[in-house]
Amino acid sequence: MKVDDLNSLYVIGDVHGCYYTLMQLIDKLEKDAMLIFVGDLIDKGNFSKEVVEFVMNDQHQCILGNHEALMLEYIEGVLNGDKSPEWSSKKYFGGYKTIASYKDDYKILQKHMAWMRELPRYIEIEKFFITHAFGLPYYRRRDMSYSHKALMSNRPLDKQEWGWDWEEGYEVYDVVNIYGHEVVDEIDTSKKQIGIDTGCVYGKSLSAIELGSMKVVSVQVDKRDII
Ligand SMILES: [Mn+2]
Repeated sequence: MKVDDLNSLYVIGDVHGCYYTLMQLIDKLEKDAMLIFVGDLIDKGNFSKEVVEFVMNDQHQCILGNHEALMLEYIEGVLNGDKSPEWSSKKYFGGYKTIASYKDDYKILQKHMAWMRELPRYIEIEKFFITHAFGLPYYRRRDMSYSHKALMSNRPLDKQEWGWDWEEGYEVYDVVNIYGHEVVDEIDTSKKQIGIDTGCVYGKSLSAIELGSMKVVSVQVDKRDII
């Protein structure tokens, strides 16, 4: 992806249905700010439909998160009769909140699912490699379909589950990986791997990082999103 100016270009962490929080964060950014979402717009919070509708209608960039992938997999699977509805029934996925936000709005749900199916696994802008999960150890294989799941699920501390096929020497790649998926207490912009999910849906905050200056803008969660 080519952009003229990294200033007022922001990458935003996992929103998880926290619509009011997202609106408050955007209020703190420049009016013409360009936004890239790392995915996981949905699940757990109260307003998944509203968040997707906003990102889609305003034509912001968005990466496919594991929660969007789960929603597609389960809804398609249930309709085809080959899946149990785990995503919508297991509490930890938070999918039941997403289903509730769509209520009987099947038309909008279909429109959103069609949009989700086209979301990219990563976005590259200059030296920035933007992914949902920790993508740096899969950078050389980012276009291989077998890396898709890792780009949505890999975690820095999750060596056992995912780390078995990390690329050697990824630490010195000339790339800065910005990702969500794993909640961090603080955003450390001095690293080549920068986690920006500050856990709004867990009662913490939602953050955006500006690629020009690496400044971070955060807002505390709006309680209406999670109560
Ligand atoms: Mn995730």
